[in-house]
Amino acid sequence: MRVRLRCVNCGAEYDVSYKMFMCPKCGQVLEVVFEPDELPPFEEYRRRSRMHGIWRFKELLPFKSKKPVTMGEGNTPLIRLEKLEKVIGIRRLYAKFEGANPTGSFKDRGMSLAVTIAKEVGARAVVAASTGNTAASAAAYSAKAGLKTFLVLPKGKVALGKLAQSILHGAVVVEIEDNFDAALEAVKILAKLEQFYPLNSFNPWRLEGQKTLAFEVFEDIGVPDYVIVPVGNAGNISAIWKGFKELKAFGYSQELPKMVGIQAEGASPLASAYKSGLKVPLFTDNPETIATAIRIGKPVNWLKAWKAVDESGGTFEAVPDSEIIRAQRMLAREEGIAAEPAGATSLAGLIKLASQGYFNGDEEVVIVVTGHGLKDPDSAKFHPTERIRALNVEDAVEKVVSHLGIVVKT
Ligand code: AN7
Repeated sequence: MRVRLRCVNCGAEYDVSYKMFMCPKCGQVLEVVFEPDELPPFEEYRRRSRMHGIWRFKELLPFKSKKPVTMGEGNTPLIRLEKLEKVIGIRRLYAKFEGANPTGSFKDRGMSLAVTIAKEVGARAVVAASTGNTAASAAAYSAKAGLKTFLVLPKGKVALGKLAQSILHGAVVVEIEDNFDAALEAVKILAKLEQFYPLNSFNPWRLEGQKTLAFEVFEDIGVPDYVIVPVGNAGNISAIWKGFKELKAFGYSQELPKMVGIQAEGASPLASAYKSGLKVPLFTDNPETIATAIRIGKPVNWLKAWKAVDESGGTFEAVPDSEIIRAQRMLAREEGIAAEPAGATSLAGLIKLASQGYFNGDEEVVIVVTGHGLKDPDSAKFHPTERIRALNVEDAVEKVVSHLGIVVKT
């Protein structure tokens, strides 16, 4: 297998290095390009045990390992949203529920690969900046690999479940009095030291793990017309696009989906610029949204994401927090899917685009639900609830029965 690194901006190519992240010539992010050895028929991947996680697709991964750090990540359910597709007016609508990963988000796919590399190159410690999910996933996979973990988190802006996971798995938590973008700057500096291995998505190897989402969607339903993805640092949408492109390049599929990236209005450097017809993002110093996972003002992978949307013929859209919360409620109460706010932005974006006449109604659409609702228990407060106080057994029974409006004879 021939593997190279290529700059997404200037196209310069480099020999493989597991510690080179930005193009030495122009400073932009790199991607992994490779020519695989002989590939099995796609059916072969399906036959392999789900215990192998993303490594079920090992011929499509550019890193070989005899002992990968895996917890069976990926293999998440693709769920048909039968109620919502009718309301929205889409022929077939599915949610790829990434909350079903071992730590509750899509990050596990990338972390399995990146932590395997960290271990095999002999790093002493791993380091990651995070709005929360990268932290939780890095902490878990690094614990399994026996690596010390440093997490740089924006103080007071990480959802409770994610912070709890980071602590539970024993990471050192560095709370910075600044936002995620500043935390990422700190990690870029630490990554230059040989002892540290960075687990953020400017590390192109991590994104190689995340592209497996495309393989699984293809396995379940073939290539859909649209894939709609929440966008923060813009790595995931790029990775998923790369996965679909490789399926086609390697002869497994004939088509490509259109990629749609959704941001929260208060943190929408890509969507705002794209909709204004600009060619570069409108970075912001003060991103703000209820969807803390995507509270990011300077997405490091913006160019990769921009290309994914442009090449595929998709679009970017931004949605206000009120619509994110409404989408979270719809997923939970109509379809039984618990998404954290950021994970529901894909549905909010779909609804907004549909209301603008973006779809003709005959499409097959996959929304990626990137993180589990348990990650952000505080977000439950945005939803109406009926709670009844009961003093004892009889009182509980009576109140439930009368609430349903029935009369029970005793
Ligand atoms: C639930 O954990 O950036 O566009 O530090 O947790 O690939 O950044 C999280 C991102 C979407 C955005 N949905 O993905 C972090 C972090 C959820 C997320 C995104 C994140 P990218």
